[in-house]
Amino acid sequence: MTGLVTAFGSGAMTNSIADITHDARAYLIIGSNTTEQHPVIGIGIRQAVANGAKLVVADPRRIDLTRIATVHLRHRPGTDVALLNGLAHVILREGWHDADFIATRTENFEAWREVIEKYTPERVSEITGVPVDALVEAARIYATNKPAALLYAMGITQHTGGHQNVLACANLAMLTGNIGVPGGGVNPLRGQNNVQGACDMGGLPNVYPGYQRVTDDGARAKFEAAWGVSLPDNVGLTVVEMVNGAETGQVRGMMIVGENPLLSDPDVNHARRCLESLDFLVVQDIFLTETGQLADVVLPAVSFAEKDGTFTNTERRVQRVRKAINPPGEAKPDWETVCALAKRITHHATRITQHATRITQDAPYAGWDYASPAEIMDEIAALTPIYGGLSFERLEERGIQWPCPTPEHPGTPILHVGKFSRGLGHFSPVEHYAPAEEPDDEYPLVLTTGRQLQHFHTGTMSRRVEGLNILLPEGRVEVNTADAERLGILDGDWVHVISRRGKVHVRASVGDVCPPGTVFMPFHFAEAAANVLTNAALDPIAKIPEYKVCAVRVEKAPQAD
Ligand SMILES: Nc1nc2c(c(=O)[nH]1)N[C@H]1C(S)=C(S)[C@@H](COP(=O)(O)OP(=O)(O)OC[C@H]3O[C@@H](n4cnc5c(=O)[nH]c(N)nc54)[C@H](O)[C@@H]3O)O[C@H]1N2
Ligand SMILES: Nc1nc2c(c(=O)[nH]1)N[C@H]1C(S)=C(S)[C@@H](COP(=O)(O)OP(=O)(O)OC[C@H]3O[C@@H](n4cnc5c(=O)[nH]c(N)nc54)[C@H](O)[C@@H]3O)O[C@H]1N2
Ligand SMILES: [Mo]
Repeated sequence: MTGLVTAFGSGAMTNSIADITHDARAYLIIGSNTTEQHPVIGIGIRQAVANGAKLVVADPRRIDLTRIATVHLRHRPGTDVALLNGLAHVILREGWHDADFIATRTENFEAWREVIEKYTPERVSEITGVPVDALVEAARIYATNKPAALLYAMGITQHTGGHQNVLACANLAMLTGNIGVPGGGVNPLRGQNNVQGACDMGGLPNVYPGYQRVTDDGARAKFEAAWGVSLPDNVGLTVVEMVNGAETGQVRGMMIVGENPLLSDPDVNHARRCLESLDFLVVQDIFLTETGQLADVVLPAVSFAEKDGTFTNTERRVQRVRKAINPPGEAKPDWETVCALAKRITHHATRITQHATRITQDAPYAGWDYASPAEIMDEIAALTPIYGGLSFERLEERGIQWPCPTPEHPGTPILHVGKFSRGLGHFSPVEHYAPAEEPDDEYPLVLTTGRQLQHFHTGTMSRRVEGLNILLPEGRVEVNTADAERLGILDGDWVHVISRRGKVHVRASVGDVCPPGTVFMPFHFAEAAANVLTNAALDPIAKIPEYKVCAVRVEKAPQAD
């Protein structure tokens, strides 16, 4: 599940799982460990490759997918813009671009082309470490096998240049005319089961449900009339900004629903100090997490299997979730707890201030009185055009992909067919810039972080599963054999991984998964918490932290610490 506000990931898949796994003749998978992190899609890709589709994987690490890749672009972490611009350069130079699509469906091509001219294969090879031949071969595969699907995930977004990386992916798909066709598109694979739904419902600081902007007077007036309240017109804070706000005093109280930031936030030692300085902290979770232990009040929630509702998956498909088992103790579905809290706050406010008389009972959705999640869906449909045609009755039979504006509308498997939702697709010139922290003499290695197949995030759920603990009992730092030799480290040895922000005691896994100069750690393990080390620098636009690059050093350590 996702928290009240999430800054992780952006956008939505333009295409569907079925068409990208059946119709694509080539793939460019960049910064996505698809078979481990999105196994359903990963299996589809595997089958497609077995049936002859070509696969380009761009990832600094030798992941499972690179074993079946036609070409593996093993670039340095944090050099994605240079790599993607380099691919575009080769495509233009060789005339593999789709001139017709560019002329009829896009704008700003010439201005963008000027920037791309500078990314010659030789220069790109120098920045990224990718051989020129591999770059040219990858460009040929992606551009000349149509349709080609581009897939990306956190390896692209979790950088101070994350939004630039995303724009560079979109540029490449437009250049080759791979938008609005089955088997093509730009497909950010969303992470949690319902992170797409949380964003769709306005779990972001700048939008109401359905991406209707809080700064749009018309949209705000609509929600004010429906809810019988006056609403602020300013954009709120993102997750990391909220945590920082606790330290500066801008935020005094916080309610955290379904998130465990004491393990998942960047630079967790700092995050802990921030949360500790709050006047009041409420945590609503299904387990007593590290973050819950810091809370003034813990509200017990129920898991997915214990409640009714919907999840919206990575392909924008809204699907019913049905209660299978009864919840333990006093645990309640999140919506019930939120409504009960809201009613008490509203009641309290009405008693103590005149202000609250603005809450008018003739507004259709003013009461927080829902008999069931189905009623909440009716409110969503009434106020959210992209969900306008949805109801539990329709969802009973099968999931439906938004936009679905009316009850008769079948849903939308592919976005931007024939026309972009904004009109013309815009080529956005983007330039390579270095990550916020680069290796130096004191911290000579790049640390990149992420996930492993067997565990989920901070392990609150997966580390309670005996079988998974047998399969992957501990986290290790992956070190390249050449680096390990230089450091005198053998596979399984205990080491210290040290950054400017902290130190972690962990065992090393020595091999060639990581390239020389780069090490990798999963963030699943509290006893070897990767986020003690990570850098909280943010992308200036998307406000996503740079989880994928920071500078560290590795030292041999005694077993006992
Ligand atoms: N088993 C399992 N599945 C999960 C999750 C889980 O915890 N466990 N979490 C879910 C969630 S919320 C999410 S967001 C997704 C995340 O899914 P992914 O984004 O696929 O997973 P990550 O391990 O974060 O990183 C993906 C890849 O990025 C590569 N990488 C590192 N640095 C760079 C770089 O600079 N550039 C590029 N191009 N690649 C880089 C890593 O080597 C890694 O292979 O997974 C979801 N699925
Ligand atoms: N170093 C590093 N850090 C990262 C990342 C990385 O790649 N590297 N990735 C980032 C990304 S993409 C993500 S998504 C975050 C994930 O970070 P978090 O969301 O903080 O991690 P989870 O462990 O998934 O926490 C979810 C919590 O929700 C609880 N929960 C489960 N179901 C329910 C429910 O129905 N209701 C309620 N109320 N609670 C529930 C679980 O018990 C758990 O405590 O981590 C981020 N942090
Ligand atoms: Mo995520």
